[in-house]
Amino acid sequence: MNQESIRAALRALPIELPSWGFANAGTRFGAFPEPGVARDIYEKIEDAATVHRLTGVCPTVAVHIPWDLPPVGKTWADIAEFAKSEGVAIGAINPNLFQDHDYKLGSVCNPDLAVRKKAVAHLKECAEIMEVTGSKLLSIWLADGTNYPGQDDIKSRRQRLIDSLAEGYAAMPDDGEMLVEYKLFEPAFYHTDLADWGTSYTVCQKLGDRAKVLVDTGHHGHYTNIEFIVSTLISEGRLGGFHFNDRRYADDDLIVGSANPYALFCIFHELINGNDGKTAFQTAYMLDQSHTVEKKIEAMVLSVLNVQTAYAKALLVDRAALAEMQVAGDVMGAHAILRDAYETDVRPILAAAREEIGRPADPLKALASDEIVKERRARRQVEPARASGAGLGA
Ligand code: RM4
Ligand code: MN
Ligand code: MN
Repeated sequence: MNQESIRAALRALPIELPSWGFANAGTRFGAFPEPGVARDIYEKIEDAATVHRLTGVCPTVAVHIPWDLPPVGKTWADIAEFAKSEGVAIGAINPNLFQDHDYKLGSVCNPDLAVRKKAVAHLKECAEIMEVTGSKLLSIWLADGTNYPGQDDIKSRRQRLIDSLAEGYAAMPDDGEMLVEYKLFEPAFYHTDLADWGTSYTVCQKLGDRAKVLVDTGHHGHYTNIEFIVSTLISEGRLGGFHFNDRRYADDDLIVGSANPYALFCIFHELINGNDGKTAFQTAYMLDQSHTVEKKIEAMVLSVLNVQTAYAKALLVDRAALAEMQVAGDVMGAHAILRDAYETDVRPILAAAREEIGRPADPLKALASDEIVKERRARRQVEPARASGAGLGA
């Protein structure tokens, strides 16, 4: 692929930012506040808009309900309007079905019908927010599962899961999609109701065509070949999107591409392969990270650059030559083609792709001296927030 097409392809891949990645977060051992950090939905949107201003590829911001709520007297329509004024839009709506004490034994799979009803009502509330904000995605992650054999009936839980999600599905706008995320373990340690892509996939089949699987890159067992899952889901028409992040041990939620950039490159190779062999399959590319010691806006910018780096390298793969090597059974030759692309320094391509649309060649450098960000960080340390907005571990 020529350089001009690569630059165009990079600009045509929108990356959605998570509101919660801009707020103070921590581990279960503690949280260390960052001075001037975003404290409410307005400030999170401002910071997401900064990343978009610097990179040109992050037009939407995902929200988590009720971590993100309009203040008293304001509505989601007002928030959507504010986002627009900042140059971004509201992206995926993420219900929170894991923090209320009622959810101790699960949300949509809970043995108690009253709790399931509460969870379904929350799904419907989120479907309503989609309507008001114009969001097209209802992104589900559940903490549901059990810690001990016999704790609950696994078979019954699956039926509760399907019945409850079906109600949420029906409540979505006609053009809305439900993304069904899976995670191997945590917080449950014996079984998880949506533990892997196969479980999510079969649940999506029961729900309808607009239910698709969300792949969070940090939610697998070690050594899982994620690109193989991606390829399979594309073939089956059920890849709904990504939550990008990186990990070494469990659900670490570190900056994507910081631990295993090669795996990210291989994922993008399959995303191109599963599409037209030219550009990546169109799906919801989202970041899902929790920044505990790193500066949040900086971490987000670097994450975007790392995703673009992996994509640019995958775009460089000589697919015609690769196909020839594969047919000829030339194992080392085929592998070398991928390695060649992966070893290429794509930083000049990324810089040119940005400069062509008036964005800085080096967004991290530009961020370090950004006057708007400096002013905001200073102001937030003296002025009260405009809304409440607790996040995970905040
Ligand atoms: C989960 C999962 C979800 C995210 C929550 C906070 O592990 O990745 O996507 O919303 O964490
Ligand atoms: Mn996730
Ligand atoms: Mn996670």
